[in-house]
Amino acid sequence: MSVKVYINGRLYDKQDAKISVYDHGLLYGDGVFEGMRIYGGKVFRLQDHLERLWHSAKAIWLEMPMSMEDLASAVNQTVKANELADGYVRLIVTRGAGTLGLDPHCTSDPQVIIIADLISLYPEEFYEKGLEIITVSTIRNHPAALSPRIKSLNYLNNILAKIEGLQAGCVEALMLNHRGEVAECTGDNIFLVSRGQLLTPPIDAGILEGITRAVVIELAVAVGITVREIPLTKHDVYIADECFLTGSAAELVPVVKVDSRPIGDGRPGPITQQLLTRFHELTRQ
Ligand code: PXG
Repeated sequence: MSVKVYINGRLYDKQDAKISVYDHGLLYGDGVFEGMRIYGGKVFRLQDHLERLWHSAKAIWLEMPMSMEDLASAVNQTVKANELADGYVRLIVTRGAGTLGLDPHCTSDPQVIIIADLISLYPEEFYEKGLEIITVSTIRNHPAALSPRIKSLNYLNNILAKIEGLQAGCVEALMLNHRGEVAECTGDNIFLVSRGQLLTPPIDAGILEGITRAVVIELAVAVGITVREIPLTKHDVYIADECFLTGSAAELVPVVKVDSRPIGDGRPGPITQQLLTRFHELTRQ
């Protein structure tokens, strides 16, 4: 069965799912998106993703062409049409086709695209043995230039960091912010465990407000772990007892080496494992 892709109210076979080359999403990265997980046939935290999408759209003056309820139904319809029990949803809203010029007022018809497909996961051994990451020279977008809170179609900042990481043999890369503090990875938020407490950079460190980040904070609080959202430096990472990343695609993945330094004893730690178990219970129940 061919993958069915939703565009503006209709489902198309994958090979027929097309939009204009004049779309400002393509010409300028002018649009917003969400990446969500499907567990047991249901989109995980759909409402939270839709709210973030609405906030991203508002921040770039993009008027959403449909209501949140209708978009939720469209997402569920697309997941159902593709008969996916577990998978991934990419929800995209572009500015629409316009003239060859920046002016967003010269565009019409924002395109709402929903792709539901299988997700390519990190190999299982990454979850058992943990990842090695490095800090890259590409800093996260300065919030005064383009807020990292906007999940926009312009992902070059993250892609350039990802390339640096890959060239060093790492599948994820740690990005610092304009102040030199720890921000996040290219597609994941970062957490540390230090003296039994869970530490993670605050939103104003210039990061995406990850949905998985929020879920992990909830899970930690529920089991009595103190969570602190505080500015962190590379030094804090190097001396942490444990480190892990969170994201819709990665879920919760342990990090055991940063910039060639082992974190803790160089193996996934007990709090990371406890939270990973809780996360699996929540998503695979
Ligand atoms: N930071 C950044 C920069 C991200 O892009 C996260 C953190 C984690 O957020 P969530 O809400 O997912 O917990 C992201 C998310 C993909 C893909 O296809 C990327 C993300 C999520 C899912 C898929 O590359 N990034």
